[in-house]
Amino acid sequence: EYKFWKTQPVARFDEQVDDEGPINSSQRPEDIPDEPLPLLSEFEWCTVDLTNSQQLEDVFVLLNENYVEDQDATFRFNYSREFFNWSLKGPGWRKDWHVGVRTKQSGRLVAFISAVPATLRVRKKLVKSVEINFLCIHKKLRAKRLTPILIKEVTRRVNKQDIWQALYTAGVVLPSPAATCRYAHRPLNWSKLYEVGFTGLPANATKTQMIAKYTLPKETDTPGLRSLEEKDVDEVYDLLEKYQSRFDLVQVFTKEEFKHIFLSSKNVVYSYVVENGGKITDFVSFYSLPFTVLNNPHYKELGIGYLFYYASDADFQYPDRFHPEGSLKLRKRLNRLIADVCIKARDLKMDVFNAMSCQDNSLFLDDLKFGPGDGFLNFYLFNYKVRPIAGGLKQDNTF
Ligand code: YNC
Repeated sequence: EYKFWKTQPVARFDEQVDDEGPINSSQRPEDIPDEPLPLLSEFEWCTVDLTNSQQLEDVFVLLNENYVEDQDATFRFNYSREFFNWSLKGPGWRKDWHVGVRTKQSGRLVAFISAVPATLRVRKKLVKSVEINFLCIHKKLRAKRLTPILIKEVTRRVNKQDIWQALYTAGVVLPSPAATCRYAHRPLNWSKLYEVGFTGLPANATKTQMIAKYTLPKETDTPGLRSLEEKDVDEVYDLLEKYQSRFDLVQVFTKEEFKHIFLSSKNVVYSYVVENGGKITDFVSFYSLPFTVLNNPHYKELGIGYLFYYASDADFQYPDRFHPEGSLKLRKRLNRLIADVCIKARDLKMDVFNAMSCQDNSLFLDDLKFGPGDGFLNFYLFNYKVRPIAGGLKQDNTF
């Protein structure tokens, strides 16, 4: 049971945390070995250079053929090259944190794991960290205990830069989640979701009824809703920071990071603001991450939008985030705003809109006909003990 994870600085399942903070803080970069652990003789370590189009292609192929699938192996994430550039090459990215394993004979990339810099705020404390993502091992090399070696190697490379904490998410349960969220799905194109087996027809309902249930208005409803532009950055940055201050675990961005995340990748992330009378009152974003539909004669891809960061000043006049009047105002504002981004996503030909059961999402998930999914996502901190984080989590799940 957790033979590897037992040896790592992570909280145990039954652990009662009194003081939040690092688990092990005694090491220095100079204590960390200069060389990676050895691999079996047919493999070798590599640093994947994502500025090189062939190497970007190698990661693309490995993940598109071997990354996360749903339980029945009907769908698999279909990351694009642009998505990797966006999520792995933000400000401060380091080439040596894109860790690969290749076969010596053919040079084929057979495993990958990545780290990107991230500053977290855990309650009131800022924690210099990395975010770990895209852990992937070729299907033919599974269950050979390569994962612990990859994790140790990325840890070594991060520790060498004097960083000792990490955030990561996984569907699997490991010791010990800081929080767990459930996926929720809002059908945008119900017929297609039904045909590919993403959704079923409930007993006592007809297809026509289901299509009618999920049909969205032709046009968006929020006055002043428009795309985020460069000139809005200062104002929206402050709005987001203020809104996020209500949560216990968030990623804190620099302005440069904000620009990269929300403005640099037009076909991956879609960002909007609501401007009225020259003032920006709301911000909302989502990103595109389609599924490959496996073994279906009619459809190859499912368009999926993921709700990403949002912010609203609807309840800023109330100092308490749970003030009933403030909550009601926020609920109304968010209901209209999130319905509108569902419309935007539909117009971009996306088939389903996903959100997590976290942060303030409970204010609109039911009203907007999001249904609970099968999937759960666990959020973990490496080398940092926390008491459970109630509902306060960053939104994103995939990077
Ligand atoms: C997982 N997802 O429990 P024990 S998420 C972490 N994250 O260890 P083997 C995982 N650990 O139980 P396989 C894990 N899945 O003995 C399994 N494990 O202690 C643990 N799938 O290793 C597992 N990508 O190599 C066990 O397992 C040990 O061949 C077994 O490979 C697993 O990116 C995997 O879902 C997931 O490619 C690589 O199935 C493979 O089965 C695969 O024998 C499809 O491993 C793709 C997929 C995972 C996406 C993600 C976040 C990863 C976080 C890693 C942890 C980072 C820690 C912080 C490091 C930086 C620190 C600093 C500073």
